[in-house]
Amino acid sequence: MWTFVVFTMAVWSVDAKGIRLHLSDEIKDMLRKSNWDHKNTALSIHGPMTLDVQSSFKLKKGQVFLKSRVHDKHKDCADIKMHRPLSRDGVYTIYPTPGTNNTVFCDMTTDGGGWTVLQRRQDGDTVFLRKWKDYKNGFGHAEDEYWLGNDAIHALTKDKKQVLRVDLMKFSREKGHATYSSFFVDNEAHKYKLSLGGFNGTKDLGDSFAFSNNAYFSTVDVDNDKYKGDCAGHHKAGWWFNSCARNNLNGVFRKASKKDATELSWYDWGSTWESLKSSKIMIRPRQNA
Ligand SMILES: [Ca+2]
Repeated sequence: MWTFVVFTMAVWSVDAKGIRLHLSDEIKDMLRKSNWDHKNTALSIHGPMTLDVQSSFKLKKGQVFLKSRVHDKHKDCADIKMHRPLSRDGVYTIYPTPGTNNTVFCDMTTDGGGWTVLQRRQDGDTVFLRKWKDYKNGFGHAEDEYWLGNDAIHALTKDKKQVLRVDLMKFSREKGHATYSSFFVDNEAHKYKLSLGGFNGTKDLGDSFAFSNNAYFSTVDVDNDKYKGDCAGHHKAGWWFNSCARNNLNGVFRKASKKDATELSWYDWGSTWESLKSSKIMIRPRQNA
């Protein structure tokens, strides 16, 4: 991971709205043409008239995303898309409830966009075999692999008007997706109980999630499943295990499949626990709901 720090002399002015920065055209042009992602800017004022601006930019691995300047506190990615229809795929800050915020990846292109991504797997860089607290609060990186967090998922779905979409890809590059017309996750006091229904899948992709309907969330340290043993330990994942599951989207990322149900998999897509290359779980409000 490369991190570069760029120091710039900036012109600044004070008006009714506060201090404004004026980056030079040269710097702006450099940033516009580069594939740097703005990470943060720190301001410090020394003496009456000098302002040092320190900005750091981090080079993304492989893919370049736009960090959009969204100043309004939008509830979710659909809210951002509605107010800013030209928003692109990328990392945004959302405010699911007053006083909370989350960094998420917004899919602004798939089937009209406005999708808030809850989970993404694509290269195995983030370990998903984690305990309750991590699944509660979320882990990983929004620009890469992550789990948004069960508290945030509850906050985003508590209106019970969300549509769920799961995008999957095999190592053969074959793609498929499933949609559910309803998706709701209860709060921690109710063990993040899952409610979903209204399945629709692409060709050959069967419903591997219905089996988890009405299941509580379990992790390797918290067993809320209906199996005498420990589903989370068996599948090496945190998930809505019943007794146990027919998919394992938080399972181990493994390129060479051992087909042993510990891997990232969706059983009803070829009746196999063979590991998948990628998954993306995302939600948006039902239209006309
Ligand atoms: Ca059990």
